Amino acid sequence: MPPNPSHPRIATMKTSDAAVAIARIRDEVLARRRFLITSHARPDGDSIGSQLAMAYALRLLGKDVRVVNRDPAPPHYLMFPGVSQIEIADSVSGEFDALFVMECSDLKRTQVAGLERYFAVNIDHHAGNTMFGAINWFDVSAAACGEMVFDLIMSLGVGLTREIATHIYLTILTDTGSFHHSHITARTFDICRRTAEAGVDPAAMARNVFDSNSFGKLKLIGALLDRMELADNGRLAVLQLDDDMLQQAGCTHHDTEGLINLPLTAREIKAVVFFKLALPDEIRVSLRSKGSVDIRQVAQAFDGGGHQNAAGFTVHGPFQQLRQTIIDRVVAAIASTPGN
Ligand SMILES: [Mn+2]
Repeated sequence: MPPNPSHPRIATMKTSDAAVAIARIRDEVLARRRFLITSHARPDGDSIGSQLAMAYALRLLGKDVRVVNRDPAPPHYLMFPGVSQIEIADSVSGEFDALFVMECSDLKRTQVAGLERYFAVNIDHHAGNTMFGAINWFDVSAAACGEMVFDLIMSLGVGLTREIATHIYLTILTDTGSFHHSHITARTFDICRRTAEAGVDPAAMARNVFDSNSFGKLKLIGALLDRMELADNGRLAVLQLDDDMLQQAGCTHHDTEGLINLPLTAREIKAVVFFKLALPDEIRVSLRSKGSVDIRQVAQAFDGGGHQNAAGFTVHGPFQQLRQTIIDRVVAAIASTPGN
């Protein structure tokens, strides 16, 4: 269930927790000079936007900033400011006074080695954060990590430049799936209003992010939906992708972003399982659901993580056997949801 903003106890707790965390982070930022910013491997719009909004804000304060990620940004993000300057590396060893880790429930999700030695500020909105930082700010009610970064940047007294506004809007646009998912609140729109005032053009942003498909991706969508299977009387859609399908469509793994959401546009479908067969015995599994169907618990059972409506994990072993076990668990999650 989305948080109820009218519930006074929850509202008060969240406000004071956030205010305390923001004040502590602001003090540390002002006292330190050299910053490293990172996020999870295979970055998405929220991780890219949160990192770059923070990077631009810190640079306005005269700080030295490097942004390092394990994997390059998907190509359709390259048009946004600063994305092409993100350094790609699997380890870091420089001198830094502080490390910002965006959107990671665990330091391992960065897949960047050498981060343990730094003073880490952990900013995240995923349930199950392991509180690995020297400062941990964790708010599951945020629609995107970028909502939290927005509040932090405002507390630093930095103006909302066009670059910062663009990246904050990017985090919200992508993490809410174009304003589709839960956790969207009045505050989400308030932040978006501020970014529009700062020069963001929402229609242009949507075109750049969502209307950037190649013909190959359209072919891939066709092949994927053609092979879609239904389970649980049509309440669960099962998608499956292998390297042959990618090659035949002339696509790379970047082109698979967002495809999992397509079956959810059918009214009857409550959840989607997407199997990506990467290596002979490695299967990447992404899960999506609607409303109160909680698929995060399924991902957690396989050592993964995410949110109630979007989660994922990786498994190793014989595919057919694992496939049925995973499907059974998602069907059970649908069945245990009140109203289903
Ligand atoms: Mn996010």
